[in-house]
Amino acid sequence: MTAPDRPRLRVGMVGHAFMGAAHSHAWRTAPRFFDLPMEPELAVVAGRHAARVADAAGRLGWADTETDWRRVVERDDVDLVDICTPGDTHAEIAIAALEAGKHVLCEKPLANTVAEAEAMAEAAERAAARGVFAMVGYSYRRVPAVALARRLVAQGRVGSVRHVRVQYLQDWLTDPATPMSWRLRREQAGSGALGDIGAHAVDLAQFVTGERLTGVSALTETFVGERPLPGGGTDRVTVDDAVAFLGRLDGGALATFEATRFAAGRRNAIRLEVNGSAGSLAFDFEDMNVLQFFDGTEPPETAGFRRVLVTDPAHPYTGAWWPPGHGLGYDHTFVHQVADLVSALAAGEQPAPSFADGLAIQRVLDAVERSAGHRSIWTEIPA
Ligand code: SOE
Repeated sequence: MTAPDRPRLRVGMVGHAFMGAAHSHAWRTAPRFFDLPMEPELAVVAGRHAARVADAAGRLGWADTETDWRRVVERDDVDLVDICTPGDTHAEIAIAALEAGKHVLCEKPLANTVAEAEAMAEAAERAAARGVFAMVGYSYRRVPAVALARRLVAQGRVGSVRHVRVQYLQDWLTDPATPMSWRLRREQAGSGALGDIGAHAVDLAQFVTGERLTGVSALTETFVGERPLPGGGTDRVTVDDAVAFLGRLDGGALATFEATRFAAGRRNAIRLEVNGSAGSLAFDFEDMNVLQFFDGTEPPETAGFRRVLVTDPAHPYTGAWWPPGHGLGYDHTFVHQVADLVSALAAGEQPAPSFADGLAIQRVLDAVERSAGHRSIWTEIPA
């Protein structure tokens, strides 16, 4: 059965590794579970190596291939460019796509520097005036339990926010024998754990509380400075392995963050806790269908953290999937991201998070690096 008669959204994706696979799954799956106003089409995928991108197209379901991203931007059978490449190419591709009148979905972090992020945000603002929109892909805000946490904070269920603490713990670099990769080179990745996973932690804290960081005080560390090259020899690691920082939110709350690739045994652990004047919320990605809620207004004899199973149709996103209790996974967050993006584009509205939101996060990352670099006590973040 062909898709119901609705406008097409022809997608051109640049990059086809981990994020390319997650995005391809999302473009294919979203219209099957969400009643979308436009039908995404996987028109073309671009990669530098012809044989590899042809293999990716077959595996991931793309109709055509290109070996130069500029062709994707030029093609008149592409309505949206989806950027799934390392951060050093985000600005060039996104700005070219927006100026060519294509919508853009760009993976996080928005860019490798504030200057690049500012140029992207300016290009996005110009394009929005022409009805062309851009989104940056902070997917964890589309975990139903995280979206519920934001809803409860906005409803005042925890009162005034006093504390936010976010940890993003991975351990894939714990072994010094783990070889060099693009994520360990500043010129490609922009930073290490900070931009790769610390950016998610910053977005989660700001998304759930609805508040913005106004200043930070930070420490970074590179535990292993040299790593083996796949073909022999070694190369210098030029990014952080781990970061810890304090922050203040514009509502007055104190925030603490950790992001590391050396938390042995923690494969991809994300923990968030919000403490307010009337209660608390706690989330653990390793138990991602659950939100812990402490209602401080309950009488002491029954007060305590409640384990809310976030699988009911009343919860964000879950009604599109399975009956209560069946649960969702990491991949569903990318499907939710596509569903929200397509709905916003069809309504002629700015999708969230915008490039301006991505720029705000880039400014936090930059302040963290400046604070850590100068051992300064405090680093202001420009409004
Ligand atoms: C880091 O290894 C990484 O792939 C991040 O880049 C992704 O954003 C995160 O979702 C999973 O871990």
